[in-house]
Amino acid sequence: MKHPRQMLLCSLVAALILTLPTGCSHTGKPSPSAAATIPSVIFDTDIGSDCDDAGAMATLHALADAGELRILGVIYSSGRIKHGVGVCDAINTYYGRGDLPVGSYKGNDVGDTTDSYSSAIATNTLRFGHDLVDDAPELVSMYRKVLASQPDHSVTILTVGHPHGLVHLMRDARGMKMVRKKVARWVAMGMGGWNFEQCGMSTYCEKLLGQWPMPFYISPAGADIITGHRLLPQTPEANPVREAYRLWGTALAEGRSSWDQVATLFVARPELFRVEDRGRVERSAQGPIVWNANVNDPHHHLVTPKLSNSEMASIIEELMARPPKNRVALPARR
Ligand SMILES: [Ca+2]
Repeated sequence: MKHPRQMLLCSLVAALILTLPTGCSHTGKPSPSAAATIPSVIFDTDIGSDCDDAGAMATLHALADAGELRILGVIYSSGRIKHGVGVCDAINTYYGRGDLPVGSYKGNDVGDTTDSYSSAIATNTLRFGHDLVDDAPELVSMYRKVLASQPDHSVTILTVGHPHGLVHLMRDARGMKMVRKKVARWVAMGMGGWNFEQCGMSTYCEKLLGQWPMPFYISPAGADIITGHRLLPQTPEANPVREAYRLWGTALAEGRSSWDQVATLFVARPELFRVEDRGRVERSAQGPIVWNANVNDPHHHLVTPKLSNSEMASIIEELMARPPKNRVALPARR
């Protein structure tokens, strides 16, 4: 028999999972009535800096193909490498969703200055069949437009890069109104320094953590979940996700950490994760963000996988390499 405290915790976690906007059964498959209740997701990424963002986009599209979530749009958050927009559109196009809205950050104060694969993929429209290369509508206006079209309290914002776009959205009066009215939750890959503190983020972090008004789930796992080297190399060379891994160091041969895919998987399959609901995300004295279990913010939740690293890697690798359901055939190359 479980200790009463354990039972209470289990009940709380179960209640929390039941209230999440997902229609998946415990098997991870959508239930027959899931169509109206699956998560609707805006994906916000710093793609180009690391390849796990590309892996997360593949995971996102595969989950959408399986009816486990719905993609509303993609936001490219780095203002320092303009070609990230083109990578987002190339991946959307590969999965038959080339018409998905894409927005981009127009400032140059946040983002990695290293471009590992963006320019090579974004500028090769002949090979990947996309049409956006280095420009897309401004981030705040795109967030507002996509949110406005959705039912109240229905949208999951998933950030797998620097989430400064949410601060700009909150600074905008109409943007903040949309956040309060349309957003169900914010799921973020993060902890430590990179996404929340580095590459220009430090001036945004305090306001973001202090003023974000809706439920907030943070997912730090993924460093030891290695993917991209088992099944992804067998996908077509015209797969821009495969190309991102090929160009990012040794990722296609040896794999790469899966931080962004883990956060993405949580959105559709929360039953695979533990949800800690007592605690708060805060800045440590040294700067990086930490989970403080001694102080409670009812909006803040920590999510960690229930499964082993190898089990998580198998699930993610299979999703990343799954053939697109609605891929549009490209004209033969001369
Ligand atoms: Ca990222």
